[in-house]
Amino acid sequence: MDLTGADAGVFFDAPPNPKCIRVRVNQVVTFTNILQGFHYPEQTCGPVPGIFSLNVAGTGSATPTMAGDYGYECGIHGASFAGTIRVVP
Ligand SMILES: [Cu+2]
Repeated sequence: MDLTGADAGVFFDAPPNPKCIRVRVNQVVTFTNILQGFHYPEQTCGPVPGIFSLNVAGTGSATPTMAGDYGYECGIHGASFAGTIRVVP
């Protein structure tokens, strides 16, 4: 889903909704936990490591600083929460 020029929000579910998004460099992607329990997105791949950070609610955000494809999944529950962020210049 093209979220360039929009609020880039993902509902963190199994799977995330939307599962694959497109955003621009330096656009902040926020993750909202819609399930019970503690879930947070953890980066699995991408051109720059460490773009994800936790927020106080235990979900998180991502700020990609370089174009490319970034994968993530739930740091606790793994691949059932997997999704992709495609970052364009
Ligand atoms: Cu989880």
